[in-house]
Amino acid sequence: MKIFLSVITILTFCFLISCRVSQKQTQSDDYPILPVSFTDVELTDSFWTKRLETNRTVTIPFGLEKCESEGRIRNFERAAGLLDGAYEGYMPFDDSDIYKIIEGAAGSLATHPDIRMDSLLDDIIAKIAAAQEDDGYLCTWKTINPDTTPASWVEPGPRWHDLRSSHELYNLGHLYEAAFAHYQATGKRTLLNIALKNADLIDRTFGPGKNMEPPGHQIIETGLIKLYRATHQRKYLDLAKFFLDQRGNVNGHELNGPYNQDHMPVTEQREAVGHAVRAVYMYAGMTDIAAMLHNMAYQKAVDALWDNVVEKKLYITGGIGARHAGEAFGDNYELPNLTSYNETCAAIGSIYWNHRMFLLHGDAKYIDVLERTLYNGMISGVSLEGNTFFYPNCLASDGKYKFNLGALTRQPWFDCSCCPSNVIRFLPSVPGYMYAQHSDTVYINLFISSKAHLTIGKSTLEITQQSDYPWDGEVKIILNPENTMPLNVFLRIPGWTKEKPLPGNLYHYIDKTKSDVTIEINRKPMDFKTEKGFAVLNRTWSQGDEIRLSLPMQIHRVTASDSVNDDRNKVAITRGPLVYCAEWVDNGGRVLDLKIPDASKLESVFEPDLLGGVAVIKGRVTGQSGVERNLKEIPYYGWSHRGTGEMAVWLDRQNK
Ligand code: FUB
Ligand code: ZN
Repeated sequence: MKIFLSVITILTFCFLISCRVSQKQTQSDDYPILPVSFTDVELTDSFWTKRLETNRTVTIPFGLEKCESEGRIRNFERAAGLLDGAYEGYMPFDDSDIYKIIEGAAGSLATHPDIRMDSLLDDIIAKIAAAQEDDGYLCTWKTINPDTTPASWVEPGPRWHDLRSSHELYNLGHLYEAAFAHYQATGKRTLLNIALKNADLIDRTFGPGKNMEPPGHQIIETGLIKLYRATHQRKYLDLAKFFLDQRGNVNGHELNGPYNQDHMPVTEQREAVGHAVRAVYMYAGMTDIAAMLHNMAYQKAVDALWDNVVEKKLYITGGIGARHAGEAFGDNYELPNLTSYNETCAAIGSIYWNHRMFLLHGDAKYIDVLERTLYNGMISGVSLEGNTFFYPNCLASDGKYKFNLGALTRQPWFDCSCCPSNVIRFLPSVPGYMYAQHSDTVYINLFISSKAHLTIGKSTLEITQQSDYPWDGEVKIILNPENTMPLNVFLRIPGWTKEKPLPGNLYHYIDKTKSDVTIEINRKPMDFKTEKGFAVLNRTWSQGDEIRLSLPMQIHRVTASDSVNDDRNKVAITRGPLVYCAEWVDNGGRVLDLKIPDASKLESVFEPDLLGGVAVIKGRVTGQSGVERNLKEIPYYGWSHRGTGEMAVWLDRQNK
């Protein structure tokens, strides 16, 4: 009997262990291609280094100061019972700004250790810990004022009341993302433990047979998946999928409709609709599920949604979300310029999504969208000085319509400050989009002077890039493997070097690209074949091997599909990854009346003293009453730094 019991005990123990093991994340549970972390890439260029440094030294302290002065930090003290008084601030989701700033600051700390910032984050995290209720609940808006009879969505009400608008789960998604970043950057579990305690409450509260309502605003899904990455606990991944599966599912809640992407099951969605930020955060989460669970229904949906966006709903700047009303996608081909919304957060979300699509499919077309968005519709959202912001990013201004939430130019902050805090959290991650790897294949996606350290099997590989991108297309890449190593280098050949500035059929060049992309290895010209938009360079690499990539930086005139009413008979100018615009200050006070003749010669001139140093485009155009005059265009991201007035990306085309 004793032996029998021991056998049972041992078998039970083995079973429990095997359950634990089977719950662990395995390598096959992840993307087929893995990114090289931003912490392994040190930028040395002049374009992005400046922007990231400004984010670190200006925008992050500025954002923290705003959060302090506007009461976001005091709200945590109040929820903790350390301070009296009512919730300060305008939005139920003000907590999320703190979490986003912690995420950005942690990213900065990872590459630039800073004892003061580190301990400042410790202080804020201690306040967050104090504000967390005993069972893990965290939402200062509700904890401070647990009103049980809310008259509208701006009054809190009890826990989980009105999830469509309350943003309780949205706040938490940002908490989880911040916790993951802080843990990765500092190795400290302080914020991660808060997040896990909370996620366990969410897991106890939501799920089949429990509360079945999905959040009104997505982001908890990708946040939970990051907690799964940090802990390998399968329940977090399952909960993320549960929230996604609840959308469009009448079993358990009343549908919220297309604004919240809650009109049909996510696996059946084929058109990007509703609030654009919600949508792209959701598509990013769906792509995670497609990759990590090999879920073909999810994959089919994100593939179709991506096609819909790229073929019908994408601005040439990479911006998405055409309508101010509902901060939403418009109908197919609805892409107005003066009233384009293009929220900065939506551009950031689109980058997150496109990066995941690349990791899933290994196709450069996703990086084409990512790069176009990064250099135009995203970075336009923050000024060169780092302390003013666009919330919407319009493609034309008449100098009168106050498109930026009541202002004509970038603003220091907003009552709803989602965009500034998103800029802060996003920018430190930029070097992380440059490289990726899959067994003995290394992907080189973006061209930024830098030094990267990769691990290939048991060996290391250093990759150095030198270029003056985006102003110049000559890129030198030096490989320094620890030992001579056979390796496939997949070098992205940007789609914009061919016949169009973006994948899909929305935009085309009217002029042909006159020169080809060339590649040399150790100064020897190479014939190369391409696969999914990458030149495949397969050889045994030795220390100091040098790739020279030459990308034609031709000025292109672009037209939009005829289906886009607002761009009909108009042209935009691009050069490399940059979209250009004409601004009043360079063009005699007006630009909306300009016509560009197809035949007029355009040239690129570098102006070191303008906007931190930019290549401008110069040419001749036709102004009012047919009078010829000079045209000067600047990179789109740099507009609105020199006063307010007219601006246009699309100018009338004069083709006779
Ligand atoms: O609702 C939270 C954030 O505020 C959204 O993502 C933005 O679009 C803004 O509405
Ligand atoms: Zn925003």
